[in-house]
Amino acid sequence: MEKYNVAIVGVTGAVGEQMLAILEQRKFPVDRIHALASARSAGKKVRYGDQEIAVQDLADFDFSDTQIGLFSPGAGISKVFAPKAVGQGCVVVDNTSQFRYDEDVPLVVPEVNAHQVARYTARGIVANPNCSTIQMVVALKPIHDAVGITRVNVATYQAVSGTGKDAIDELDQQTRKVISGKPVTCDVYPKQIAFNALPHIDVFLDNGYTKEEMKMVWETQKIMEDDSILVNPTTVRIPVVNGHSEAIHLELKEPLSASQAKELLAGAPGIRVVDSHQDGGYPTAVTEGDGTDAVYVGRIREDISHPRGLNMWVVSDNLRKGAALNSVQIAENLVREYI
Ligand code: 3JN
Repeated sequence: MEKYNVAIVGVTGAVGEQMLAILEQRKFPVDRIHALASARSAGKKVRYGDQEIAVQDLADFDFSDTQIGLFSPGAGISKVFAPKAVGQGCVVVDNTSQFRYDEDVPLVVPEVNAHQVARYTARGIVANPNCSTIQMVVALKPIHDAVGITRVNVATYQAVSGTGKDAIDELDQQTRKVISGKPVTCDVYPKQIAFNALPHIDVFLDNGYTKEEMKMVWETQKIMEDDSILVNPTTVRIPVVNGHSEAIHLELKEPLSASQAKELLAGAPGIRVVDSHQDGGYPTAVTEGDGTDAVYVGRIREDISHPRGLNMWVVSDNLRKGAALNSVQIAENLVREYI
């Protein structure tokens, strides 16, 4: 089997760490791994299987002998270094918002629109969507194919790992302080995250939505290849370490019963249905999502207030399926079909 030199850009971040782990877990055909990050992290060690790899400074790295770059360094860094890597002959899978909305860059969730990977040739880049969008579109796809979705109302319950390691530390520190009756300090989030819920993810935009919310609108339409799907999101940060949850309320073109929806979802790629009408008969971030690969769907029920409405609860590991796993699946598709 052919093997590839793979660079991970942003390797010391929460997503970069998962990219390394998942390449190893899925036995991606790696020849050499290059662990890249900012000058500040250069010289640190990361683990790849039983190897210890030294982190190199991205600014000095030459991509000419690297076939695949998995990027998760932040949009500003990708803006500069993804085109540089492509210019040196590397194909980039980019997990930032930098290129997602460019018409000539495919935005891919393999269970939904794997055929779009073929369009990587235009810019040498395949974009990885936002975590909240990925788990939602995996669950929407079989329903949209069967009966058509006209509108999606969604509220997210997002884990702090989506912000990064500093946010995991902030939740940890604040939780200890609250429990011991001490005052908390807020550095990462504008208000206390421990024992709280913040209806604010990413920056506020002129229309009153946050950018995280608008990412869900723009990306859902692009990935589903249907600009007629209306998406009305509210994105909320909650004090969960890892694993995003979403309450999704769909308006459909044709009616679909809960049992029909359950059957469609159970047969769709990447989905595990956990839905029994009893205590604990639903997925949660901690018990199902964290550390696993599937998109879990539960609480599937007809909307009692709408003749063509369907409700569900969708849970997934935001660092894995929401980011690193999806990027590795795109890379697997690239090497299987194109490179
Ligand atoms: O907050 C989350 O749960 C997900 C965060 C994603 C994120 C955070 C900072 C910058 C992104 C993203 O992937 O959209 C970006 C960005 O690339 O814009």
